[in-house]
Amino acid sequence: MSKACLVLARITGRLHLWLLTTFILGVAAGSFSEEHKENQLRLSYAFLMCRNHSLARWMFAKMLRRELDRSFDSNMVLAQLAWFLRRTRLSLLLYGRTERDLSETSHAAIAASVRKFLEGVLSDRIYDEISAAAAQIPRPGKGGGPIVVTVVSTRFLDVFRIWLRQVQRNTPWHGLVIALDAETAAAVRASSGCSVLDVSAWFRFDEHGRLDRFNGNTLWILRVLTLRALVNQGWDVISLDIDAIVVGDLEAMLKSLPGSDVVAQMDYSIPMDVARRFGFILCCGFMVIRSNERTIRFLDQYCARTALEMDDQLALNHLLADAGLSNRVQTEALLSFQSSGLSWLCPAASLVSRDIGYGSVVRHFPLMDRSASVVMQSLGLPEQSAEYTQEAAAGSDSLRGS
Ligand SMILES: [Mn+2]
Repeated sequence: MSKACLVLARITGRLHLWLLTTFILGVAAGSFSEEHKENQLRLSYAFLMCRNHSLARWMFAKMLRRELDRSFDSNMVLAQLAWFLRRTRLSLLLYGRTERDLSETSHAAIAASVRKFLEGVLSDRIYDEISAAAAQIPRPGKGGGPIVVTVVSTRFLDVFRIWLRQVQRNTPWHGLVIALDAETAAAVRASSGCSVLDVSAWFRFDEHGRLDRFNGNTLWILRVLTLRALVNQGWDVISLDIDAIVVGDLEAMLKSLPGSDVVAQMDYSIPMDVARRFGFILCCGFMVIRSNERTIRFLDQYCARTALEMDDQLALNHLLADAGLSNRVQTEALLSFQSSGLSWLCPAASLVSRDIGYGSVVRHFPLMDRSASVVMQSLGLPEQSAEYTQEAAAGSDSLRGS
């Protein structure tokens, strides 16, 4: 791929010229760039954004003819583009073909896990299994608190101990851990008191315990399906990334803010086109969803859109962008608005920060390779061993793929 193409695509992408960006990266550039993952991501995003244009199918056909079977990456990108076009059968065929051609390799296992997962999404089987598992979670008494959900893999078990202790420092809220591997499921079940959703069947890790990026999409879809199941069953849900640590009294903050259907973190990141339009985006690392008819309806839509876009944050912000914002009010403490039939509220960054250095209630930061002790130090938490709370481990349930 020529350098001129890459530079040009960066400019057309910045200008939100999605068709042109797709044309440059997918058709004119000669081949998918193997060495620049960034360009593959730019191509898939541009294609997602112009998927409804009549030329999108033509460009896809061109790419398919040229790129099929060139490499694992090119097949996985093609399968994803087919999925964006809602050509789900073709998409599944492409994952299946990749799986067969690379049989017995780790790449084949990734293609297989994505294919089986998407089949389960299409048939609603995965949602039904998550719903059944969610129904086993012990209910708090009347007026009991919300459920707090996070996603954990073995790499992050140490940080999880800090995360959990901080969540429960002021409140006895029940936790639900979406466990990405069997070791995590066992460890959390054995000693944390949290319920566990074992989704290890859908994930493959490399030797450093990292998820392949194509497998990463599975995670975002699974999380939204879980939020939907819980809200449907009447739970108010607090969804926190493992790198979003509670440092203050979250319950007091939520009580002090005006009522809303959703509370979410404000950020300025992907999808950048929405960030430029609104001046912010909603970040999925910290979200509170109150269960009611409106949020139940919205989550149906949100799940469908996340399954299509394969990303929860892109889908959420695109839904808001489609619906537009009204009654926008900004004060020192918050931003609030209406969109998609819901009331939304974002606490100011002084309360919920996207940085490890400040944020009086929640700090959500890029974890990168920070160790648990560095996290504690950076957050100014006392140096004591972060023990699990020893409640009875109840309500654990597993979700296994085939
Ligand atoms: Mn995060």
